[in-house]
Amino acid sequence: MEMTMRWYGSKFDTVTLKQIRQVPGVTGVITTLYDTTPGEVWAPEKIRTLKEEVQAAGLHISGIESVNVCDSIKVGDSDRDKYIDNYIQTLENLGKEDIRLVCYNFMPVFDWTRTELARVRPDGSTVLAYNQKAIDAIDPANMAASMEKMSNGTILPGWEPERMAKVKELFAMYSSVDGEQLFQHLVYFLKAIMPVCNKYDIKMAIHPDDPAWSVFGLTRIINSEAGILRLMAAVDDVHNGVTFCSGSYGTNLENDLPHMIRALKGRIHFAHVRNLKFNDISRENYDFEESAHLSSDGTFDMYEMVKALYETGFDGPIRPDHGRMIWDEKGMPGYGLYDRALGACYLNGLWEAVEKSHQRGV
Ligand code: DNO
Repeated sequence: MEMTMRWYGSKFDTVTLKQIRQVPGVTGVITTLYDTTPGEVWAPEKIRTLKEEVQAAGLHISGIESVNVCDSIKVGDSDRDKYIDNYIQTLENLGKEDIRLVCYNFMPVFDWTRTELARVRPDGSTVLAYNQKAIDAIDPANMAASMEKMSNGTILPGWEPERMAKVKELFAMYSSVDGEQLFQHLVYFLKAIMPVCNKYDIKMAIHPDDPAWSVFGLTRIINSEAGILRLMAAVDDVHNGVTFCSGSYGTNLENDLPHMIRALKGRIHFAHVRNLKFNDISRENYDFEESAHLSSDGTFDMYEMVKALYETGFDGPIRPDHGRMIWDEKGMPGYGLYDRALGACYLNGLWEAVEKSHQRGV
């Protein structure tokens, strides 16, 4: 595996490449052209400039998160082929720059969904949190505005204001798309892009739904072991792979995370590894918050997860995921420097322990 951190580009991120370079063990960044709109072709010069900037800081681009898939493709509109061609051109441009990992998602309208972006924990740190009662009280049309208010003036990934300005229109577009259709649209898209992925050895890594169920009545399909295995079988090519995000699949406690990792052997190309702490698991008041990465701070057994990744031969980039805001840092919720750096060190420690135990037969 390679330890990486997500970086949004110098115009958008509060964290610098220099800081990332100083986190022990981090050699690459997961980045994107944050100011492109889904559907647009990524210009070769922009990719080149980004790559050179990252290299000048002593790092390299380990993958893209995300090349977003536009809504026409997701709903299967009559103009989807045009947008698929654009996506293929973007992959071609990335492939020519030797960028071989692309994370994307297939969630309708909203990307990840939380009800608080700065819940205060007993130690004074703040974290992203989800509460079912709060979701039930929200009018989805106001969801984007409420996320923006909580964003510390940053643009949250997946909550880009231009898209969110059309929320009502987007809901209408998806109103007649059921789970099976969404799945077929995804398969259609993947089959169309596999040739270019094969040509450049680009691994596509689908990010799961977060949380791992439908929100606001919008259908969601990538949130369980059965769902993701079905997708792997439907397009049975190694370039059709997975971003294993523990904090997303893990929102549904029925998902056995180490088991899923083992079931997806060979198809996990990218890992987001973080912990969650569940406060209430009753249906009406389901409540969780994003804890520190450490097993003892949350609900997941992080050791078992890292062990499963190691034992299935995972060799892609891994990144600490959302971190807490600590030490008075101000930044994009979930994406400050300090707690993600602690997360990277912790995950590196777990990996070293698992690796050495194996090598030494203990
Ligand atoms: C949020 C992220 C998501 C993720 C996309 C992938 O912090 O985990 O926005 O990057 O769903 O396309």
